[in-house]
Amino acid sequence: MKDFPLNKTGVSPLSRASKRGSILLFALVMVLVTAIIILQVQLKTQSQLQQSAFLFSKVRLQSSILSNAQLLLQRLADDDNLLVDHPSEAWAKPEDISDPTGISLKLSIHDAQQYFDLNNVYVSRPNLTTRKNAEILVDLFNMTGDFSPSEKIQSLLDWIDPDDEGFRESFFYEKKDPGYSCPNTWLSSMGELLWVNGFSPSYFERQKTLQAAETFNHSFEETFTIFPVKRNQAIKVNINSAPKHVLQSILGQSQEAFVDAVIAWRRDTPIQSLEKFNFQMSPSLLQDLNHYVDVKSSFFTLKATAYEAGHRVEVLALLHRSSQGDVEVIQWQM
Ligand SMILES: [Ca+2]
Ligand SMILES: [Ca+2]
Repeated sequence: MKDFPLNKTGVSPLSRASKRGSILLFALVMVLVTAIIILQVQLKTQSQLQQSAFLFSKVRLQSSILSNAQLLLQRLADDDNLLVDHPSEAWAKPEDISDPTGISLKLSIHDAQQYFDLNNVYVSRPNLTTRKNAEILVDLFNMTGDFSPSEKIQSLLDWIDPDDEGFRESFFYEKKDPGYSCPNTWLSSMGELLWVNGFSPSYFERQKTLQAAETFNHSFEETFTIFPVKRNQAIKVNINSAPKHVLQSILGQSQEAFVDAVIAWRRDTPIQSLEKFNFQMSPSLLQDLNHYVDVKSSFFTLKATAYEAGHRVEVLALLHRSSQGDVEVIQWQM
């Protein structure tokens, strides 16, 4: 277990074997919501009543999101081709809903594997590849306007790898005030990065005001993601949804023409298989492609916003879909 105060989000240990489980998950959340409502009506003072009204509205909005999100989750589970995923598929259609109680909702599901998972920093590479992990990571950080990311990348590796051998292991963080240990396991969320050497609130603020050339002006959130799961091999980027700068960083800047061709191919029709490229690439470049790129996804993001009489609530959830099509929420951000 990690012994430092982590992010605001939690990884749900819930797992289940069938699609009915998602309904069970929502029922559980509804019980919690009801408990919170009962707590609210027990508050007594005037300021508490005002706060109570705000919290009551927040709970109502969250509750409406949870019940309406089932439609989109079911759509993701009902995808009739689990071997290929593309933003034109039915699950990616956003929904604007007005519920009977006057709450307005915007809900959408996005392919989370369009971005590069930072936990892939600690995954061994096959021998044939032309590009080392660190080279790919450096290119990706460069795309966000960070031109000196090497120490951050090494710090991420020490943060995740199981040993204590490195310059940014527990002995380094224990000297801080307050000190904390290096978790030596997979990153659980973007929030956790703030505990890793080299990252800080100002680092991410810098991203927002960056005036670098357009090529290197991509936001951190539109380049990287974090899937809080263990893996033996890289969790791949989906060639049908990844932005150009992500694909180009994986394959190398020399592959811009190829990446441009990919973007054109996939515009209207999904790329069905990477075999399409077998005769267009060197064997080593093909290894790079197959190690980090796929045509389907298992991780998705649910984004939801609910509005009511001046109150607004946003919910983000990380979803996992199994190879059989079972969908579960593995992380809430409320
Ligand atoms: Ca699909
Ligand atoms: Ca370590």
